[in-house]
This record gives sequence, structure tokens and C-alpha cells, in this order.
Amino acid sequence: MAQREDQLLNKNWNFSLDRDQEITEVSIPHTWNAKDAFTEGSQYYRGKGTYSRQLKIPKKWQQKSIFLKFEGSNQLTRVFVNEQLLGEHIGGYTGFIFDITSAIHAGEENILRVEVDNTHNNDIPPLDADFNFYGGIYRDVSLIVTGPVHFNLASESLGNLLIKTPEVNLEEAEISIESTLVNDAKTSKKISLELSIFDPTGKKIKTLRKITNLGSGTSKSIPIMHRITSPQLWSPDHPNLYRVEAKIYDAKTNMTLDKQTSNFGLRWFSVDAEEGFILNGKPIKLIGANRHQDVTGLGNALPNDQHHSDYKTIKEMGANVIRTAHYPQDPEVYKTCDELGLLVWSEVPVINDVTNSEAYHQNALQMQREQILQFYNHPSVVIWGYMNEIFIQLIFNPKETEAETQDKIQTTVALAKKLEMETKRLDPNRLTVMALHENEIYNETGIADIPDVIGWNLYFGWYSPGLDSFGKFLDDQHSRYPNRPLFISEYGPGSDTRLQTNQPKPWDYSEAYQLKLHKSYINQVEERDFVFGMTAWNFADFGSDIRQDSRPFINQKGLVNMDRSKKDIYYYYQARLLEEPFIYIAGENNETRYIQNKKDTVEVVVFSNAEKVQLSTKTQNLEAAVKNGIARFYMELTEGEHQLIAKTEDPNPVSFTRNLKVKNRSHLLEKLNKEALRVNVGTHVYFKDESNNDIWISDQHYQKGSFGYVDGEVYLKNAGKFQGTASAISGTENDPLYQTMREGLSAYKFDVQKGQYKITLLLTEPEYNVSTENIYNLNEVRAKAIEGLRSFDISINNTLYKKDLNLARDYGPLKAVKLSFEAEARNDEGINIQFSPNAGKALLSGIQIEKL
Ligand code: GCB
Repeated sequence: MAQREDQLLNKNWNFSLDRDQEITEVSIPHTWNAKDAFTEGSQYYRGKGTYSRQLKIPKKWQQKSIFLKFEGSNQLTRVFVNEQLLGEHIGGYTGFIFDITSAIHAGEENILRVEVDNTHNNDIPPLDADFNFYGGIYRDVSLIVTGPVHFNLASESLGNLLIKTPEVNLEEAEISIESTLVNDAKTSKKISLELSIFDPTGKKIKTLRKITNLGSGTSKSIPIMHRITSPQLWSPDHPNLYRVEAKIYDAKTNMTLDKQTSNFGLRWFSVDAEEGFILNGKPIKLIGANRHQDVTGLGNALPNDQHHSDYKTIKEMGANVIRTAHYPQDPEVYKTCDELGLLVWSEVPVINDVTNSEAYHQNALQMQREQILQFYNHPSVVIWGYMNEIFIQLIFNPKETEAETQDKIQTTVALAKKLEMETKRLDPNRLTVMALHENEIYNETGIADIPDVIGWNLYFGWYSPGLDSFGKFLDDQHSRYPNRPLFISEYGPGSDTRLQTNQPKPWDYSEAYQLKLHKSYINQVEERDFVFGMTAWNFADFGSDIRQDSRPFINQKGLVNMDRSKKDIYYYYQARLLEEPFIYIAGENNETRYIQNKKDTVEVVVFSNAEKVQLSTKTQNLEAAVKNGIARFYMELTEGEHQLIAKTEDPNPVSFTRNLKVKNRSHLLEKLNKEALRVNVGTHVYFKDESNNDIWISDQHYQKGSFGYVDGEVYLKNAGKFQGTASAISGTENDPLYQTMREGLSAYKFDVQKGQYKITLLLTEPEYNVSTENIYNLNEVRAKAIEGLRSFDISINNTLYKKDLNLARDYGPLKAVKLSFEAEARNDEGINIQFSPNAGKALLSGIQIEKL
């Protein structure tokens, strides 16, 4: 039977980069930036890569039409067949199909060559953004073979039948199925288009036919209308999917020439500036997450399984919405969201800035057309987005003249209007949106009035101070723009599963601060019906080479890590959002807890959606009420191991078990012959070294009989916003250990018993500007600049161990420096590490003491 053949063409490609011409064999999905985007000291390669392979075309395909389909390739792609250029595609996030029939030799080996270029290009969005623009053919490639009359594949819609559902209600749904047919045969053809419709149970409910004549070399668009009575509606709870099977027959021979299928769903929705989102007549608060498309080790070249499992994880969190920030994602994503029941805001990557070039505007419009036409049929998609924080560059890098500023504003607003019009022209039934950063410019310029709804990316409690400022900001916006439906498109702090504390603060990257912020935001959104939804930034940590943070080159605002291991906050969302009984003891990465005195309690945090929960050990059984998904217990636990069991009550008891190890900080010195003592100096946060599970405990002030700093202060950066430097530290994976420090201290003391000790100091020079600024200066000038930097001597028990330690001069700024010394504690003098400055202030990031 002659029908459509659709084969993946992912295997056996030869690949080389322009940079070195070295040829390797690769499989698609592929990117050349999976490693270098995370490598210290290198910028990831943005240039040209070339893929090639042979393609045997059987003789029997002589009369066929043959196409190459790319689901996504970043970002400028040229396709050659037997050295003939067949097409060029601009933009890295939508699919494209080229008709290669004319260049193919049937019965022979043919050569495919694909050039992909991810060089920065001023005409191609995104110009700038907080994520990596990984280069390569990073989504599936396939070969499609059809009869000479076929659905129009090489178009912006990739041959997608457009299944429109202009009117849906409880009684009936009006559908219109639009397809475009192309006749590549040498003669005109009488053909029959047959559409079969299947209901969500798979039962065929209707067959529609249309007979038409198609002249040679012509194409025709054919809309077919139908009404479905008592529709089985699509919703997050009931993701019912209908299916259309479309076939083209030769009306004379009855031979099938081409065939394709598409799912679709029936639902209606609207949004109200007071009541929020209404789906199938019922209000539904949208809560979910944003999602980027990269994973540890793979860059953006993910297999479909990974896309699927990400969205499954998001659904299992209890989410009902996702935002594909900041670009259209893999077709598998939309399919998965349809099947799982996740509402989707999908957007094109017009981010941070635009240019006024016609080419840039056209490319942005083209991306939006491709996105809409390619993903049109997915009932999950309810919102099309087209700009993200589009004035942020203008705000942070202001123009020199007022005329330039006005010019930028004008071209941006003009592009927004064009994108809005084009979106509505293609799809009047969905909502339009843009995401804004916290600035009045969007109101002042009128750009915020262009789309149907507004998404605010709000980082109160992180980039801007005050968690409560969030609600105030929303109330103010709502009172000034009462008719504007509001969504919180981004919010969240960076967090690092290696960093733990019970006293969370902004910028400490602790999991506890992430919990504090998200809890507060969910509460504030739930108090406001006029906010129709929120999507956390971000589902997962993601690669961004411009980031420093506590894991350099990674944006750490994920609810899960970049390798998809879950952070505590993921489980907190489950407690807030799931309907089935749920319980979880927080602290997957915080299994060792420290007390100071025997009577101190250990805080145990339980997430649950029950009203109250019980927590028991072998000897205790406590109960606590749950508020906002959290029950906090303060338990007296002796030193050693404890098994904790958390339970909800009948009628639906669920339980969770976690083992905790309790240590007493005041016994750590006594135990030095068994275990080294490590302190994360200059911070209230505990740090766990993932390579060996060593814990560097929070810092403390020295008291007789104990250990700690004698004086000095916590090193603060950016007017006190950061504790420590939020810069990447080279030469270590343990950046946070070095980033936080104490400055101006004269001594760090351990009141240890007599004996031989090894003391290891962790140090880094955080003031990177001073010396790098002078890097191109004459050596003499540079040397002078460094000379002026801090220098100090280190003594232990009054013996000089290190003279004139100038970290910038000796190692360079932001370098991990580890110095070890051996010293003796005689009698009961203990170990006293003394710092005396020659210039500037002494500092210390970490300290370890071992008994020899
Ligand atoms: C934003 C941007 C997003 C960034 C995020 C952040 O507002 O839209 O692309 O990654 O902030 O983490 O700073």
C-alpha cells in the first residue's frame, strides 16, 4: 500500500565543528555545547557545525515526494542534498520541512549535509537571555515519503491539519478541519479527502469525505466542518482526546496517496480580571512551573523520554499549568501535556531586547506563525506568548540619548503590535500574553495593554527586597489596571541542595529560603482571586553560562536539580497541590542535624495536605497542626541515629520515614581523634561536599572550651545583599564554601587537648575588580595594584607559618586556595590561628582541623 512513510533519521551522522574540522560520528539529538557551556574558563562555542550522512533512496520511490523534517535545530540551518542547497531555516525552536525530491537520485546513495550555526545573530531572536543557546540538531530528524499528491508539508505548519474548535459548550462542539493538499504529479488528479473522527475511547464516530480535482503543480486548502454532540471535554482532570485520521485517495484507483493523524480536544475557556481563569465554565487557579529544555550532561539534546518524564514529574507535583519559557519546545512536550492534562502557555523567544531591523521583526513573526501553526491542535495550549522582559536591557543598560531611548521603545511597541495582530489573525480563540519585569516602563509605554493578559516575573525577596512587597505590588497593579488579567509568570530564589540552615536568608541559597519564599508567594496568590495563576521559576535548574551563583553556569532556581533529583521544595508543592493524601519529611539533603546543648531541640519539617500529622521516634510521639502545607516539630533527640516516622490520621493514613543523625557541636572537639572538624566560616549555613559527604558546619563565635572566630565580620557584597561573593570560584566544585567568609578577623581558636594537629585553611580573594581591571596594564602598574591589595601573615600559637599572604598576587582573585599546616598544642593552650594584616583585612572562608 502506498501511504506515507515516516522514518527517524537520527543515526549515523558525521559531525565536525568549523573550529577544528575533527570528524566524529554522532546521533541526533545532538549539541556541541553539552560540556563546554559548563567548563570553567571557556566560553561555549558559538559557530558552525556540519552534519553529514548517506541516504540510500530505493528505486521504488522514483515517483514519490520525499521530505526531510527537523523538529528543531539551533539556530540557523542550511540543508544540502547532493551538494544542492535545498533550504535555510532561521530560528532554533520550531520545526521545518524541506522538500528534497528534486535533488534526490532514486536507487542510489545520496549525500545529506546540514550546516547549523549558533553564532550570535542580530536578526534572530533571542538576542540575549539567561540560558544557553546550545548549537546543533538537537531534536529528531526524519524522512517522510508520500505519494505525489500529499498534504502540504513544506510550509510553516509542517503539513499540520488545523483542527479548530471555534465553539464548544456542554451540548455540542463545532469543529473545522483545514488541510492543504498539493499535487506534485505531472497530471491533474481527482482525489478524495477522507477524514475519520474517533472519540476518546477510540471509537470511530464520523467519516467525512470531499472529492476534488487538483491540477498538476497546484495546491488547495479544504476546510471541513463538523459538529460533535455531547462532547467529552478536555481538562487537566479529564484529558479526553479525540483523533482525526486524514487520508488522501486517488479517486480513480482508490489508492492511498498520503495519510496523517492528529489528536485534538474540546474545551472552552476565558479569563476574567476579577475571577481568574475559567475552564469549561468552572474557575480554576492555574499553578505550575516554567520549564527549560536542558539536562545535566546532555545540554538541550534530550531524548523524547526525557521530555515526557519532565512533564510527568510536573504533573505529579500537582501542577495544572506550565510555561514553555522561553521558546517553543519539542513536539513531544505538547503531546505529553495533552495526554497528562497540563495547560500550556507557549511562547517565542523574543527576550530582553529587540532591534529595529526589518529582518529581526520578520523573524520574530515567522517564529510565532510556526509555533501557532505547528502546535495549533493541542488542547493543552491556551496562551500564546511573544515577549519576555523586553525592556530589561533598556533599563539596565540605558541609552545615551533620549532619542535613542524613544527609538527603542517605539520599535519594541511596534513589534508587539505586529505580533499581537499576527497571533490573533492565526488564532483568535486563544489568549495572548507577554511577561514583564518589575518596572513601570511597561505601563508607561502602553506595551502592557497590547496582549490579552499580563504575566509578571516578580523576584521580591530575591532581586528586590521584601516578600510582602509581592502582594502590595499586585494590589497596586490591580487597582490601577482593574481590567487587566494578571498572572505570575516567574518567581523563586536560587537554591542549592548542598546548603542547609534553619535560619534562612535571601541569597544564602539554602533550601529553607526557597521554601520560605515559595510558601509566601503561594499564600499571597491564593489570597487574590484576581491573579489567575502562577508558574514557578523554574521546574529544574538549567544551564546559563553568564551565571555565577553557588553552582557556576547554572541558574539554580529549580524545584529539582539539573539532573532531576528533587529538592525539598518539589515535595512542598505536592503538599500544597495534591488532592490525594500526602506526607513527606523535609531534609533529603539534610540528614545530619546539629545541636549545641543536650536540651536543644531539632526542628523537623513535615509537608502534608492533612489537617494534622504525627511524628514519632522509638520513644516519642508528637502531633502538630499543618498550616500552609507545613507542620513543624521541635524534638529532643539524643546524639546518634533516629528513625522518624510521620503519619497522617485515618481515614486515609499515609506515612513517611526518614533517618536522621544528630550530633552535638559541643562534643566535636572531643571527637577529633575520630573525625575532623570542618567549619564553613563566615556563614550561618551548613555545606555538604557532594564528593565525599563531608559537612562543613555553620560558623560560631569562640567561647572558652569551644572553638570559633574571635572577631571580624561576615563579608558582605553588594550593599549587604549578598553574604559572601556570589562569584564563581575557580579550582573547586565547592564554590559556596569559598564564597562566604569572615573578614577582619585576628584569630580563630580551637580549645583542643594537647597533641599534633593538621589545620587546613580555605581562602579566596573576593575583590576581583582590583587586579583584573589592570590586567592589560604594564606589569609594573599591575604589580603595584596588587601590592596594594590585602596581605596578611598567618601564625599558629605565635609561630609564623605564612608571611605576606597576598591571595590576589600569589593565586589571582576568585581562586580556591587551600593551605595546610601542622602545629602542636602544648598543655592546654589549644590551637590559635592568628591573622595579622599588612594591608587591608585578613579573611577566611573555611577551616578544618584534624588530630594527627
Ligand atoms: C527572569 C527571566 C529568566 C531568568 C530569571 C532569573 O526574569 O525571565 O529568563 O532566568 O529572571 O533567574 O533571573
